[in-house]
Amino acid sequence: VFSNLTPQRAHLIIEDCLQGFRSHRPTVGKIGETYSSALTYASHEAEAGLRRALTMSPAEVVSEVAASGIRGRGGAGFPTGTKWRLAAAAKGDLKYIVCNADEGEPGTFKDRILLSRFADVVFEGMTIAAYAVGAREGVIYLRAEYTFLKTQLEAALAARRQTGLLGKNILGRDGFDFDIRIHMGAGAYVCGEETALIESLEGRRGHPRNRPPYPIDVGLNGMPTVVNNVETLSSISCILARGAAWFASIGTERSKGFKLFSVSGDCTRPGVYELPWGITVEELLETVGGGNAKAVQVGGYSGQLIPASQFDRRLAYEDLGIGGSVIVYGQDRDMLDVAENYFEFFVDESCGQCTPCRDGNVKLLEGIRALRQGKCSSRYLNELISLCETIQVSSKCGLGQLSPNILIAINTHFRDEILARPVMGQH
Ligand code: L3W
Ligand code: SF4
Repeated sequence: VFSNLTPQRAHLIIEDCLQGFRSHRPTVGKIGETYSSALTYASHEAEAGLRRALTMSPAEVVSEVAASGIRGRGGAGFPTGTKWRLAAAAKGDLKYIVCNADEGEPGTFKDRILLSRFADVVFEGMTIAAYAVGAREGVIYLRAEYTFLKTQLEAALAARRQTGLLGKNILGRDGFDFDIRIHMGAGAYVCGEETALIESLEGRRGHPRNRPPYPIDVGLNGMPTVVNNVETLSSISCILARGAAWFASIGTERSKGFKLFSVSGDCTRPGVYELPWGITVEELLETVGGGNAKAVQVGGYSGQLIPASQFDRRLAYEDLGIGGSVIVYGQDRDMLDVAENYFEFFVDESCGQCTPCRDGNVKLLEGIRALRQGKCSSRYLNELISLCETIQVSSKCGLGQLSPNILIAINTHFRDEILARPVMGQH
């Protein structure tokens, strides 16, 4: 990582980065051509986290992760320390660590950067997780669209086996055996949902299961399984290397550490940004050159639409803790056009298991198309919103529970824009 930098320069950049964290300046580092080495992942000393973990007992590693306050970076924000503690206590002959690299949420591309440039940090995090919970096998579930990464990831895994970082008696620790394999996804968005992912790993269609039981009790092949996002596992390496207190000193009271944000849409500097939790939407927009935005979608298509009047809201679990994808919508965006695009995606990606999601999203898409043509009344719009609420409460997994969010938000914040269509009737 530092091959192009003198040690002094690298140190300076890292200091800059830490200063940024301390003062909450929202300009820590962009993964792009210029600032990539300011990232925490880049400044992470190879295997320092794993080496430190092996000086501790597994229970101490779990406590360290819990003390850092890190919460899952896949979108839901479940405390990682709690997940590991439950998995460590679960009974099973074999336990698994699954890295969820099925990064399919539209507008999200942070894990792709981690896997392509910092893969060893991800593998190190998986190995620490295995040590902490007592797992012997690891799987990276890699989305089909990232097939181009497979060869280099296989090579990195082979190098780790050669150097004693995977395989038997890792780093000389008697009895600590762990290896990682790559499993390719087949292009289904819903397989990012952990139980659909496990179904797919077991060779079946990626249909979400009912929970409980959660994967920490009954996961892959019926065994206790930790499913963590790529970014979560990468951050674990840094936490073990630098200590829980360091991580917990960044961010806010309930949102610890730094976060990768994938930023796209109507802004002049799209990219992946590493920022401390707690910055406002406005600060983020300043950083990415999205100053004149009309609205911002936070958390991918399943997330929340934030209108300009709420740009003072914070990206943190206290407020908007819904993932790391930010799509900027400029003044000229037609919000019904945006909604049509979202629902085309959800209709394509619904697994079809439950009727409200399978058929309801089709009805919403038809309704949005009719609204776009100015063919519908405000009463019809109200009926669509009522259908949204039905889909939300009666769908089995996050896809159906969250897909209506965008239409509800557009109705709340941009209803005038919808009803201003030229030939709209008002009955
Ligand atoms: C043990 C309990 N474990 C919850 C675990 C659960 C899971 C995690 C979060 O995701 C978001 C949404 C989607 N005992 C537990 C427990 N857990 N209670 O905590 O669970 P949950 O139910 O809060 O959320 P969720 O339905 O898993 C909803 C997004 O996640 N999503 C994820 C996609 C992720 C990727 C990726 O990482 N590449 O694609 C899918 O729906 O958008 O924001 O581990 O087991 N009592
Ligand atoms: Fe499948 Fe949709 Fe039901 Fe989820 S909500 S299980 S994606 S049909």
